[in-house]
Amino acid sequence: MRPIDTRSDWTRDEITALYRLPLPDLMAEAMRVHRANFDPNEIQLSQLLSIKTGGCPEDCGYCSQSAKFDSGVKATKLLGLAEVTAAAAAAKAQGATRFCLGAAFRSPKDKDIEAISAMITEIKGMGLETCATLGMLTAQQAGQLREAGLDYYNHNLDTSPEYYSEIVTTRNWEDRLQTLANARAAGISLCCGGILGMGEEVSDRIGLVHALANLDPQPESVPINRLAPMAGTPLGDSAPLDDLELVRAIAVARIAMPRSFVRLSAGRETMSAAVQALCFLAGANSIFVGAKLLTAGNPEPDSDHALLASLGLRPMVG
Ligand code: SAM
Ligand code: DTB
Ligand code: SF4
Repeated sequence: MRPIDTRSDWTRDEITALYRLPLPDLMAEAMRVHRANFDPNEIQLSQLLSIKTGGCPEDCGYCSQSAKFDSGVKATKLLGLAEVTAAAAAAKAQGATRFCLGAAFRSPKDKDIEAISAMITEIKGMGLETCATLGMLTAQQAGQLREAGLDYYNHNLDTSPEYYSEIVTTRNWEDRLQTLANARAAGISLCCGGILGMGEEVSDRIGLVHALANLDPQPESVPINRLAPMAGTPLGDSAPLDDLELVRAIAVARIAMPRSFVRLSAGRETMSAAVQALCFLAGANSIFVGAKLLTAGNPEPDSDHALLASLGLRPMVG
């Protein structure tokens, strides 16, 4: 089938109309778009590694790694090169084709960029797709990471522009856009998505998808996280997001961003196989594998292999 073209001029009304479709119509359209652009039976496996955990000066209300909350997460130093490359090699051996380095920085120091660049060059050299999420980047730092072999930079918009300041006060929406622009200008593909289930309204979920879809060019990778409530954080007691709200948001993201990888990210540990299957039908085509995300849990590898096998889904090969 002919690929479906992307467009970055979605109106909020159009995204709202998609979101409000009867579920069968929404799913049919999401599947049509998905099949026109991807093999719907293939899932990319990504693995995450926290290379610098905790002690972050930002106050993102969902995050166990902020120094402002008493989450019990201990701050660590940046991991060494050997430990990181060993983890990447193990991930590759388990079938991951993408490896993402996460660091609890507001923004990395230049000496961090040097050390992380060496990690990226090694991981890229193993034939893995590389991604990093290190907080705010200057244009120069983005250029250095690109030079080292960074394929993607993860920097999420997290929620709608209106709700953003309810969740984070130590930076703003414009700061996020600036880092995304710096990464883009350096030639790095964008991994940009958000979190659902932070007490936002449906209109905020619509606002998030609208903002992501109208980035021009659209992010090549869109992680959709369901809040993993972390004890001690302001959002630690949040009620779980309704399963079908998650499915709807994924379907709308798939339709609005037809060529992007839509990644079913945090929160799978508390999702049934049936809900995950609906998310894959709605157009999600990547998951994080490995028993840990950054600090939060994730399904055990055996249970993920069994899930994919039971659905007849194949891991994407590199
Ligand atoms: N410090 C960097 C930053 O925020 O830009 C990178 C690391 S941060 C942990 C990466 C993303 O993970 C966040 O933007 C957020 O969308 C997601 N995330 C963090 N904690 C989460 C949680 N408890 N549940 C779901 N998603 C979460
Ligand atoms: C993203 O959007 N989801 C991943 C990745 N980017 C870095 C991280 C989810 C983190 C979940 C919370 C934790 O492990 O602490
Ligand atoms: Fe820091 Fe990132 Fe956590 Fe925010 S999400 S507190 S920036 S590690």
